Amino acid sequence: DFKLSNVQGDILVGLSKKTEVFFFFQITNAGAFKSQLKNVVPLITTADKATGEKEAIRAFKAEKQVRINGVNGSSGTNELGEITANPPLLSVVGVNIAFSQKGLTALGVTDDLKDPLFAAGQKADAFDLADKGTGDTKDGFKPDWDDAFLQEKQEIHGVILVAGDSFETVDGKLDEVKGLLSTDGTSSIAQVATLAGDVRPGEFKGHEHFGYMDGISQPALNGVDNVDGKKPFPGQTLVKLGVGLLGRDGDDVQGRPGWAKDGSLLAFRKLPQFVPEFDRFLEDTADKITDFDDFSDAPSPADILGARMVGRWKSGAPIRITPLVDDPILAADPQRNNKFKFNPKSQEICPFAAHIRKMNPRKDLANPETSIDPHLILRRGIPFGPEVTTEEKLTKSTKYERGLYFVSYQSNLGNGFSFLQRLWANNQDFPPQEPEQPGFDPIIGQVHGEVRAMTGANDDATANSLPLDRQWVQSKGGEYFFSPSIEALNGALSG
Ligand code: N7H
Repeated sequence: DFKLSNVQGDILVGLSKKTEVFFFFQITNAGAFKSQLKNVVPLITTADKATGEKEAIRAFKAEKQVRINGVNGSSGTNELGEITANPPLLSVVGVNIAFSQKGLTALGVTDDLKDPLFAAGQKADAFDLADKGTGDTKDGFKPDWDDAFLQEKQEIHGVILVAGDSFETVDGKLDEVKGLLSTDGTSSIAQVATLAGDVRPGEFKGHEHFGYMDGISQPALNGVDNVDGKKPFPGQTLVKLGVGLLGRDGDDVQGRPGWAKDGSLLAFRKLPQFVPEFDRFLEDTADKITDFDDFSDAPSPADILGARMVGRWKSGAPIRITPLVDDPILAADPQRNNKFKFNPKSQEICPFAAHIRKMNPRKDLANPETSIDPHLILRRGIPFGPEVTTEEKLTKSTKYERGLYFVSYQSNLGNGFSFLQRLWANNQDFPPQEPEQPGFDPIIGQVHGEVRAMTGANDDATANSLPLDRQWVQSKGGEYFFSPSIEALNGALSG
């Protein structure tokens, strides 16, 4: 009974995004909202539609290349080789919607989704996530978050995600959705915050702000990524569908309401990144900790240290496969760029604490089907903020806020995002390796802003502890949401 057309597209496929707007809203008139929601549903990009769009974009790009290269005769070029016809413009825009627990409550939905972290909201999880804030105990802890996410004045009931090829298309589509959520000029929702993310320009497309290629390793879902001629890429873990979707094989939570089936829990985090400070740390530190090999083409010590903190070079090539030099060709090859396991008991080639090893330790743990697979998440984030300016480079300090709007989907927050942050990134003893203690995930590990350290930064002296002088990623808040199936949007959630 599983249908891609019943699942929102960002969960299983990812909306095509150059630009993405997150419109966080409060429901001000629940009755009106419930009757209007049905009109929004036809605009929702479902997983089958998102797949179709991705294929259309691939075909479009191939066609454009053919015309530019003038292959296949002169269809796109005259005898001087000038381009005579441009391929038609392809406009892509997608919409998804998700609700917080407060939002479900506002709609009068009383069924319990049986995810305690979702029910309590992300602010209640901030202390356990070890975000920076005031207060030494969970009770009364106030995270150092943006006002919108503290929700002291306005509650966040839901988020509309609109993604597409330009700000104009996205903005226009958001207006269309807002228009459907209003009657006679009176809206049933109020804006709490609108956040816009952008894929980085030019050669940095697909890279996050520290410079590393992102979005390479994702779990494949059984029944989605291994059907209709598709198969997982080498090294990609095939997990049960229920790791991503509620109510499916692999979601072991009992007693969820029937309408929650084929929905997913969305963790949103605003994560500013201190890029000039990160670069300064790499430059100031790298020379001191090791005498890196000096051969022609050798990467700079700073690049090596950075790659050892992430586990991949900036191109995305994994250091497990190419430890001494970056390899952009390998990085761009999906048949090879994820095909590796770590060598247990050793961090000579890749530190135990490297971000990708912390987040997916592959064969570091016994019985990965039960010890790792349930913790894999579908990552759908997007960078935000401007490129680092010359002034920021020169002063080596951040002046303009930039970072990552982190989005992950999972069927269970206590297995997915929250688990990864609390029990793996923030846990100095993970992955469990004697006698060297891994330390913190240098990218996202945290203890309320206190100083952290990792081992393994120096491949010649892996037991040495490297103090990480500050956090370069700092949470400014977020919320947990439920992204319902189309049936639920048309049924349980509307009136
Ligand atoms: Fe990470 N980074 O630039 O260093 N991440 N991440 N992440 N992350 C990954 O493999 C980054 C964050 C995961 O299967 C890559 O696709 C940054 C959070 C997981 O091998 C890079 C931030 C959480 C993976 C980054 C950030 C995760 C992963 C390599 C914040 C969950 C896949 C590219 C600003 C709690 C691991 C790739 C695997 C990969 C970076 C946040 C999780 C380059 C800058 C909050 C599961």
